[in-house]
Amino acid sequence: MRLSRYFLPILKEDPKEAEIVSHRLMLRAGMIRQEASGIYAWLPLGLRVLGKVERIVREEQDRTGAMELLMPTIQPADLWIESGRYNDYGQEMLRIRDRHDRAMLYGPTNEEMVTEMFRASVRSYRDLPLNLYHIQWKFRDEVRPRFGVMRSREFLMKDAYSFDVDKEGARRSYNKMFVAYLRTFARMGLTAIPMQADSGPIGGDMSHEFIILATTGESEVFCDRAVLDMPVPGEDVDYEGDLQPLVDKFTSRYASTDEKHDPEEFAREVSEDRRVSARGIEVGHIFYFGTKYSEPMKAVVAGPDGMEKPVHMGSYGIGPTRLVAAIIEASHDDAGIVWPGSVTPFDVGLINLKAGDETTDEACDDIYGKLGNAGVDTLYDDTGDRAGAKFATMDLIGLPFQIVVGPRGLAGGTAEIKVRATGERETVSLESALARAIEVAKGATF
Ligand code: 5CA
Repeated sequence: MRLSRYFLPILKEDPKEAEIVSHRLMLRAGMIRQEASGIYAWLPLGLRVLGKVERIVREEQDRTGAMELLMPTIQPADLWIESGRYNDYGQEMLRIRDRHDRAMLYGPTNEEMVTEMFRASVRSYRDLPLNLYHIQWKFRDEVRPRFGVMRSREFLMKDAYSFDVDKEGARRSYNKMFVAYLRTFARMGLTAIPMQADSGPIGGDMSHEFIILATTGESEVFCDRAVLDMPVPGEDVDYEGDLQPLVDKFTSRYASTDEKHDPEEFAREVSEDRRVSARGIEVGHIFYFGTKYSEPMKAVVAGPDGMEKPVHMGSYGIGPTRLVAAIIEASHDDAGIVWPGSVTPFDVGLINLKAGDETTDEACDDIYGKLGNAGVDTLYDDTGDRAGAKFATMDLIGLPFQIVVGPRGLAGGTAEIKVRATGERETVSLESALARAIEVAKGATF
């Protein structure tokens, strides 16, 4: 992509409304634009990152055997009246009337709808276990939308729903999601801490939040450092095998948010050198709630004995839009964003220091073409801006690897390369600049 043709509305000044670094950097880097309170448009650069986050989420869900579908954003109120949640949900729910005066709503979550789909077509325990998920926009009329896409009113959610014949089966489904979540966040360069949680308006008696540490996080977190150092399961994880020991390992150490935190227990169970008290951001939340929806909504399956019983369910949420902000909170410096390779909007930034100069243009076009042929996503700064401004923009938008080409270096057949994360720069031949860029880009794809 040529920067001269790209829609990248960079802000020179810090926007006043942004209280936290990810919000400030997302606005400054031209990733998002606020269209109403808590409602954002995703601009081309931001959308690229969001797409990569979604892809990782999708791949890890699919790996467990969960199946993607797409439910609508607008739901009939009837379903929620059936489950008994229509009144409970209160003012967070955006209620709408259509032209026939039918009560509708913009979905804040989809337990009811997926239960309705299930009961319409599944009859037997033989069709279980089943896990259906979608990645869809949600609306929650939050009292205090803030921090940009971190706590917005309209946001993207991956929500998965599991169906099992009994609690034991449901636990196996829960464990699969638990492990998939660890892998999902690790692939984005994040260390997520699973914490036992209250299940709130979703209901149920088994629930974990996945929290990543960040100084600007909304919740207070206390945990054993060992939880942070635990190795995340690799690609070879066997989702058909028994995942309980793995889940137990992750949940055996002390980890708590402020509501549940017991300082005495913390002091007793965790030696002083291992105590972490920090702030965190919830990026995922999983629930087992048994028959809370299947019972009132009569979603039943016949067991091996022919007896019909309400199906046991769980739901599993991840916020891709929030994750983009969370990744920035975890990975930035004074100059801007530092993207992990797995979610970077472009792999490489190519800077032409003298656009309009025939030799420099030619050399850059050549590198740009070759990177493209090698499948490396490149943002090519071919604009006439000052060198300083170009460097600042590249650092701000955080591409992992930069190639800087100018007439002086070219005279000796060289370019400068820069690794964004370390700031390390090196003057190398054009061939090795290209080779290094390709190597870095390939290394980033899992
Ligand atoms: N039905 C369940 C699980 S599918 C559910 O709704 N869970 S939730 O309320 O915990 O939300 C799931 C995830 O969505 C959260 O972990 C968070 O990552 C994201 N999320 C929730 N509210 C917001 C919000 N206002 N802005 C951005 N992301 C949000």
